[in-house]
Amino acid sequence: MSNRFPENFLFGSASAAYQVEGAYQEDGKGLSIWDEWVKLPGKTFQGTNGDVATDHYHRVEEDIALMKEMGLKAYRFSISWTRILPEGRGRIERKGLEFYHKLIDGLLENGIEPVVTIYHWDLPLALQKEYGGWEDRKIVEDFTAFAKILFDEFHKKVKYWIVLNEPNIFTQLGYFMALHPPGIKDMGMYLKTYHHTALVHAYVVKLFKEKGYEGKIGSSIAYTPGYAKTEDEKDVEAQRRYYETVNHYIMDIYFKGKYPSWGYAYFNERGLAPKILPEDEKVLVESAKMTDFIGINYYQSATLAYNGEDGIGVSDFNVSGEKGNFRESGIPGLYRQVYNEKLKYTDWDWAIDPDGLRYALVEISERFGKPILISENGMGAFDEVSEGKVQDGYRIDYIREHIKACYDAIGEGVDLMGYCTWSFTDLLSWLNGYQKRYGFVFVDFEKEDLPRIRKDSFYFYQDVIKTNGENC
Ligand code: BGP
Repeated sequence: MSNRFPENFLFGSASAAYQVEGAYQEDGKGLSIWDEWVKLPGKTFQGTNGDVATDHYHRVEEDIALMKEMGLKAYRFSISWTRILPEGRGRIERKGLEFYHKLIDGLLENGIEPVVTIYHWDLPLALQKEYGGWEDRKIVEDFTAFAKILFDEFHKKVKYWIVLNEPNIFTQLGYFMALHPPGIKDMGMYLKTYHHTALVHAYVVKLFKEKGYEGKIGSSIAYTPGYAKTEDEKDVEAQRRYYETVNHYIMDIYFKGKYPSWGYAYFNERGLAPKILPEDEKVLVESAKMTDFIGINYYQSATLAYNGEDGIGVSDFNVSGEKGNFRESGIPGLYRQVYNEKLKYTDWDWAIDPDGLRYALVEISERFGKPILISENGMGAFDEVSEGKVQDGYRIDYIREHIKACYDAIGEGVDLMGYCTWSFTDLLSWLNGYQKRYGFVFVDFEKEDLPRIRKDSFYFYQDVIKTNGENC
């Protein structure tokens, strides 16, 4: 591959506070909704939780040393809201801020660009209990106050900010599929909470720009491009409906400031659409313009087929890693997601589709005309240590093909800022426990001192970065 990646391209890797930090009650940290959820019977795979996780909180120097050895250009991580504001608002815990100063300083000293996610799902439990968290517009004020504390504290050191991680996923899983806290199944509530996330994004971006902090700001959406299963008109229509009620619906409100008309009307006719106040429209449109980049988390594509009014609804997904448990899932009257025989699948039945990444990048770039940051991409697998090595050739193949897709997309005119894999070390998977691994660094969760072992993919990515994408 000749070199098409710009000199300042951010070859990075990502994590999230709850999935790595551990130390869930240390140094004054308050509880989040996840601290509570994981203790309820049957909510996570074999009851796994993030009480200790990879113990990153205590091993931050060691983890940064590994990042430096790899040559990472960027490290994306999230800030735990309740380390800073244990009750969600009000009293600030300095020790929480100090931890993130230590992390950020360590990264900068080693030439690694910090990319900060303000919110990666660990809402303060106090706010959930007080007013239902995302269910109430009050979240806008509390979130904006939290974001302002972070901007004031870190703006001289941090140039890249991601307001929200996958708002489409945490609202869908929390309010429509009842798989994440608070465990509700109500489509109207899902769409309402999603609207509140868009408002949060908008007000935080506005604040950032109006106060004149330097740096770039965006949010990261989980984006799953969709194909029609066949050329049959009904399948093509299912694909169109998927775009109107899923992809354009989740993206447009963030990056255009408006919902797509067919999609919004569809929900509205059924009494499910969120209420849009006149002041919402203004701030959403304004801040969509001010948003510097679009963060994309890409794992797989979807293949769509006709689903009648009496068709299938949503199904739970594979959390065990027993391959071959793909189940069709859909919304009656809109679409159904089907198995794609042309693609390979992971052990958790996620379609492996690097071409889908290229399509996604091109379609997003054409629709919104903004720079894109791939804030997550990676392969969950069962890894094994044998004679001190982890031979994860399957992950190398996955990442290589997806980097090539980035290369091709840049060739097609996409303004791509960077590519962050999920994840740097192995970490907790929200619903799949510790056995679903994504890292370049294996963490032996069986041993008390949680040893770190470099996988083969570590050396592969090291070489990719060293040659700025040429050796891929
Ligand atoms: C994204 C989340 C990450 C991470 C990743 C892998 O949706 O932003 O936090 O968990 O998916 O997903 P999983 O752990 O379910 O395999």
